[in-house]
Amino acid sequence: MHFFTAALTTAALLDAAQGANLANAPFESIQLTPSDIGKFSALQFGDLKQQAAQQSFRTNCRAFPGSSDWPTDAEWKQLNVSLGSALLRPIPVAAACYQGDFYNATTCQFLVQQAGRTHFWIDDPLTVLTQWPQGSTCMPVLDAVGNCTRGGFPEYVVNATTVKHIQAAINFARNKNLRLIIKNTGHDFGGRSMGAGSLSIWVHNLKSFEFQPNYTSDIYNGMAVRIGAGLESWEHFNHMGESGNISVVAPGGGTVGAVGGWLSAGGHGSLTSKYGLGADQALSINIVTADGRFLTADTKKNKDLFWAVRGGGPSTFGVITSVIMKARPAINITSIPLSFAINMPTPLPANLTFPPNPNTITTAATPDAFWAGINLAYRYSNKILDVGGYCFSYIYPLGPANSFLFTTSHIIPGITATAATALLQPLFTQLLALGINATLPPIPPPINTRYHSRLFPRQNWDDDALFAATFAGVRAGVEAGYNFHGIAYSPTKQVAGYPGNDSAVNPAWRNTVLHGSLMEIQAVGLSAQAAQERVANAKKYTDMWRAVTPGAGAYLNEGSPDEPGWQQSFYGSNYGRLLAVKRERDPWGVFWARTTVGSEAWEVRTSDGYPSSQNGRLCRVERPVFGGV
Ligand SMILES: Cc1cc2nc3c(=O)[nH]c(=O)nc-3n(C[C@H](O)[C@H](O)[C@H](O)COP(=O)(O)OP(=O)(O)OC[C@H]3O[C@@H](n4cnc5c(N)ncnc54)[C@H](O)[C@@H]3O)c2cc1C
Ligand SMILES: *[C@@H]1O[C@H](CO)[C@@H](O)[C@H](O)[C@H]1NC(C)=O
Ligand SMILES: *[C@@H]1O[C@H](CO)[C@@H](O)[C@H](O)[C@H]1NC(C)=O
Ligand SMILES: *[C@@H]1O[C@H](CO)[C@@H](O)[C@H](O)[C@H]1NC(C)=O
Ligand SMILES: *[C@@H]1O[C@H](CO)[C@@H](O)[C@H](O)[C@H]1NC(C)=O
Ligand SMILES: *[C@@H]1O[C@H](CO)[C@@H](O)[C@H](O)[C@H]1NC(C)=O
Ligand SMILES: *[C@@H]1O[C@H](CO)[C@@H](O)[C@H](O)[C@H]1NC(C)=O
Ligand SMILES: *[C@@H]1O[C@H](CO)[C@@H](O)[C@H](O)[C@H]1NC(C)=O
Ligand SMILES: *[C@@H]1O[C@H](CO)[C@@H](O)[C@H](O)[C@H]1NC(C)=O
Ligand SMILES: *[C@@H]1O[C@H](CO)[C@@H](O)[C@H](O)[C@H]1NC(C)=O
Ligand SMILES: CC(=O)N[C@H]1CO[C@H](CO)[C@@H](O)[C@@H]1O
Repeated sequence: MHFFTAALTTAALLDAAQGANLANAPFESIQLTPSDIGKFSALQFGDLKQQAAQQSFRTNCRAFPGSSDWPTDAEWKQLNVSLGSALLRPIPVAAACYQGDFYNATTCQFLVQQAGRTHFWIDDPLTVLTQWPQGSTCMPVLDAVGNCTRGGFPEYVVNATTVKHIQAAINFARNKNLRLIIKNTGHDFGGRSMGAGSLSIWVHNLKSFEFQPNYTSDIYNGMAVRIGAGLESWEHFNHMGESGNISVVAPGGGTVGAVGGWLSAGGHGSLTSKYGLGADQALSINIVTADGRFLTADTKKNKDLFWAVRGGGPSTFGVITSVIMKARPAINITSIPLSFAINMPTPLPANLTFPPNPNTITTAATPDAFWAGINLAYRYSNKILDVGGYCFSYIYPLGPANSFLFTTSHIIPGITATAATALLQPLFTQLLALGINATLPPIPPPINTRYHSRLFPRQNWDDDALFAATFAGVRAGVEAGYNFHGIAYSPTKQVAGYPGNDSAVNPAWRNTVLHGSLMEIQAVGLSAQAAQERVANAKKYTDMWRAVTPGAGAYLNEGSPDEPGWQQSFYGSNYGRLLAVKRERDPWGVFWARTTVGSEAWEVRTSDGYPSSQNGRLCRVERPVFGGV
């Protein structure tokens, strides 16, 4: 039982005062009580043992607005009362662009032209940054045609600011057979933070940060932080400075959540080759599980969960509320950019994620020199990884035939700028021999992209023929018109340390030297059939990548929800063990998101035709491949 009591808070405060521990986040002390349940029985906790004994009970579909089991208005109202008015039923903001009750040209203009330059989208309870999972409906566009429908957006949203809100939402969803989703920043590329007809737990406002310079537990002594599930990376960086300039592994994208989907699926950042993945930093995790209980998972308590949540996928085992992570002394980081092009048009096309300053781009003389330069740069990146560095790169097709641009940033922590320059000098010298002389990068716009991922292993770099075959596959994808996004890092088991080395992180990652993504940027308004054709076409190139990396994996967060054999690609040999934890901890299948553990037992039935759209009802599939949950 984890009911809120005065004794519990006092103990937590005492621990903090001794400087040996980190208290729970302030919002974690407010929990669901027997009195709340007494007033509204739909908030009853789940009974794992009883559920395990009742495996024959199977519902075919989750409730959906209009279905006979959808909660009544009175029940929604009562839920809102239990939540202290934190229940929202937001209208999609882009309704302002469509004829009807919510039409407002001024608002629409703001959404299309200004909102992307502000924090607006991140603070919206519905919006996710990748639009296609919505089912191509109610996009923020000027001169919109058709009607704005809710699409893949949830029906109701709990604006969670306490653990009690989360417990009530989970219990209500489980007891009422609702589809439940979790949304933090909405950065997920595969529609995992949205779902039609769902109740959403919005964790965005669970902001907290606490630094402990002398955290002591039986597995770790040293600097640590506890961060709340709503904290964004840029806020995290600010706190790191305020706390006396510490560094914690965090996402590179400033508005990505510093816990959420990032840590749950692994999570890389510029210190990953030095200290490991986001998941590798976790010492203790507070989480609300499918039965509605608030638990702490670490190396002593709820060990199965502690193992699974670190890398075993987002929105699968519970709602994480806060995490204690290792912190390190401040470290200087040198970033050395490089970019070169072939047949570069002026101006550069507008669809580049990180457009460099055109005046600083060197050009290669021939396509072969360009691609030889690409091979040199990527092969050289292992030297950066071996000193703890990270390389962040793109190869863009620019439109005209044989017109390409390569940009990268070599990000090297803990050595002087002089030493970093010296380390890279041989690469620049070799490039110069190819006639390529160097460049600079800055800020990403919101995009409607389908991502496809591969974690390329070190052995592909150690073998000349395999390396050549690998980059022939990369080149083919770019020549076919896709952006290539490569991030070189090396989160070995060794740098992961303990307890990072004993987690559900995709084993493929421990041997990775380059995370490659094929990025397919889609125009708003693309037809469902065209979207299907494009997904099928992209697969031709990722098939080439898979062919040269048998048994390797892919990164869920920057991969495709249509990844073939995703169980192996995203989880590797951990899949079976993760499925066992899922069945034990969530026998109801309360948590569901595409390509998460156990998700094969369910599918979204949509009539819009867009691959992996979330615009439909969630129902059981007839014959799940792995059994699922
Ligand atoms: C601009 C940009 C930059 C990026 N940079 C990086 C990077 O540097 N490194 C990197 O590794 N990845 C990066 N990513 C990918 C990023 O890791 C994923 O998009 C990730 O899913 C974001 O998690 P979120 O919690 O912020 O987003 P959301 O979309 O809100 O959530 C993502 C998933 O996590 C689940 N979830 C969210 N919060 C919780 C919670 N508290 N408990 C349980 N489940 C939860 C959601 O249900 C969903 O399934 C980037 C993405 C973008 C768009
Ligand atoms: C919940 O209650 C608050 C306060 O009465 C109200 O503003 C809000 O609209 C309610 N939410 C829903 C979904 O009705
Ligand atoms: C449209 O939105 C703007 C900005 O939010 C607001 O000032 C204006 O009153 C709205 N117009 C109408 C007709 O509702
Ligand atoms: C939009 O909604 C109206 C009113 O419900 C309906 O008559 C019309 O057919 C719809 N248009 C489209 C394109 O679906
Ligand atoms: C969510 O709750 C917080 C805290 O009460 C409040 O500041 C914020 O305005 C709410 N957001 C929405 C969209 O209602
Ligand atoms: C940190 O805590 C340990 C054990 O409680 C103690 O021995 C040590 O002196 C403390 N160090 C600092 C810097 O406070
Ligand atoms: C970072 O670099 C600056 C300038 O060279 C130097 O003064 C400072 O001591 C360095 N900090 C660390 C933590 O190495
Ligand atoms: C970017 O724009 C160019 C020129 O408009 C186009 O040819 C190219 O295919 C686009 N790239 C992607 C990945 O869509
Ligand atoms: C390379 O570019 C730099 C900066 O523009 C310039 O100073 C240098 O002379 C160039 N080197 C060669 C060999 O062209
Ligand atoms: C993890 O690291 C610890 C400490 O270095 C070591 O004792 C342990 O055997 C390692 N575990 C695994 C699974 O590699
Ligand atoms: C608390 C603290 O030491 N903050 C410092 C962190 O580093 C920045 C930049 O060097 C300083 O401006 C802060 O004073």
